[in-house]
Amino acid sequence: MSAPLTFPPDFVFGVATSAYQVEGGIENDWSAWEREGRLHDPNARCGRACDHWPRFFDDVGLIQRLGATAYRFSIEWARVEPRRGEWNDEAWAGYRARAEALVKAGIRPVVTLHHFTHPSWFHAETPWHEPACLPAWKRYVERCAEVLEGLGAAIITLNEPNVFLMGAYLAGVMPPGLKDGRKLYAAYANMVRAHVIARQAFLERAKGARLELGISQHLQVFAPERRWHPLDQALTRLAEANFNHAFLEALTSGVLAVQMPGLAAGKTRIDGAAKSQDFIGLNYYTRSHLKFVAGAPFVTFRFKDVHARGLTDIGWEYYPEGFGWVLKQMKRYPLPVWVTENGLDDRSGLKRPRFLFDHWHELLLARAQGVNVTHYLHWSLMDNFEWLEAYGPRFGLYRVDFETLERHETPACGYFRRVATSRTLTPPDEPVPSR
Ligand code: IFM
Repeated sequence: MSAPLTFPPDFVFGVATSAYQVEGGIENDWSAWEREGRLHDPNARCGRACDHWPRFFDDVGLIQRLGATAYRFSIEWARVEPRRGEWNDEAWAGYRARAEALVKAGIRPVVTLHHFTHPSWFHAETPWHEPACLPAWKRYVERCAEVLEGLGAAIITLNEPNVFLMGAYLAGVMPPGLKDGRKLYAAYANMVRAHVIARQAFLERAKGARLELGISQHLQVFAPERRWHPLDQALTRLAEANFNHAFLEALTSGVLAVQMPGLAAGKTRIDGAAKSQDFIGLNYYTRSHLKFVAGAPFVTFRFKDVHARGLTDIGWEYYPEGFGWVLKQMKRYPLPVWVTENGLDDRSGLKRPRFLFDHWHELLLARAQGVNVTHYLHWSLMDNFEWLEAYGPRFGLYRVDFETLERHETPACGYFRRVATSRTLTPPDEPVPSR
C-alpha cells in the first residue's frame, strides 16, 4: 500500500527534550549516580549539559526556525524542591516564564512531570515502592498544575515508566539501582497511582477547559532471537505484554497486570486509572531480539542489523517498519496517538533527513490504515546528555558544540522545516550518505 504523501492541516510537528539532559547545573539522584561512577565512562558528568536553562529564551528561536508548533520539555523536580518540603520559588517562576515564552511564540508547551530523575532526597525518604511516594508526588504535581494554569499546555505525567522501572528496579542501571521484583511491582503500581493523582491535580485546575494528558510510553518491537525456539517466542510475548502494554492497559482498563515469571508478578485494580489518558504518547526507536537464557538475571537481548542497513551509531537496529508496526498496535486503545519521541543517534549529522523521511512515510501509511496519529515530536531538538552514554550520542536536529555551547543546524533542520511547513512528504535533497 502506498501512503498519501500529505499531513493533514491540523497535524502537529514538534520537538522534545528533558530537563536533566539539556538544562545544566542540576543536582539530583542522577548527578549522585554519576559521582558513584555508574555511567559507562565512570568519569563522565552531565554538568552544564546544553546550558538550556539560561538559554531557553534564545532556544525558542531554534524551535520556531524548524516550523515546529509544539515543544516537549520537562520540569526538573530537583530544581523546584531541592530539599524535601522547601520550594524554590524562583525556579517555579522560571518554568512559568519559559512556558509563557513558548505560548507567545506560537509553540504549545507539552510538559513532562517526571523524566527519569528525582530530587536527591527522594529514594531514601519516599521511594516509588513505598506508599510515602504518593503524598510527596501529589504535593509536587499540584504545584505543577498551579504554575502551568491557563497556558493550555499538554501534560505528560510520566516519561517511559517501563524503561525507568526496568532500569531502576530490575537491571539496576538507573537510581535507585535495585534488582528486586517485589519492589518492582510495588513501584509499578505506585507509578500508575501517581499518574492518576497528577490527572486529578490538572483536572481541578482546568476548571472544565479541555485537558490533554497522558504518559509517554517506550514501545519496542520484540522478536525471538531463534525464530523457531518456543522459549524465545514466549519471552517475546512476555516482553510485549509487560514492557509495551502493561502500563497502557492499566490506564485503559484500570487493572495493572504484570506477569514476568521469576522476576515480578501482580494484578491490582487501581482506582481512577481506567480511561485516564487523553492520548497515547508513543516513543519509538528500534527492535530488539530476545533470547531465553536459563538462569539469566535479566532479559538477554541484542540489536541485529537484519536488513544490512547498518546499525545506528548507538548500535540500535535501523527499523522504520517497526514504527509502522507499533503505531498499528495502538489501534487497541481508542485514543489519538501522539508520537512523543522518535529519533536516532547520528554522529555525522547526515543521516537524519533520510531517517525522518522513512519514519514519516511509515506514519502516513499507518494513518492511511486507520491509526489516528495527530502529533510527531522529534527526539531531540538538540544534542544532549544521553544517560549512561553521556555525550557520545548525537540525537539533535541541532548540533551542540559542548565546548562553546553553540548550536548549529544539521541538514535535517532544513528538511524538517520543509515538511512541517509544506505538510507534504517529499524525499530529502539534503546530503544523504548510504545508511
Ligand atoms: O534520551 C532518551 C530519552 O530520555 C528517553 N527516550 C529515549 C531517548 C534516547 O535514548
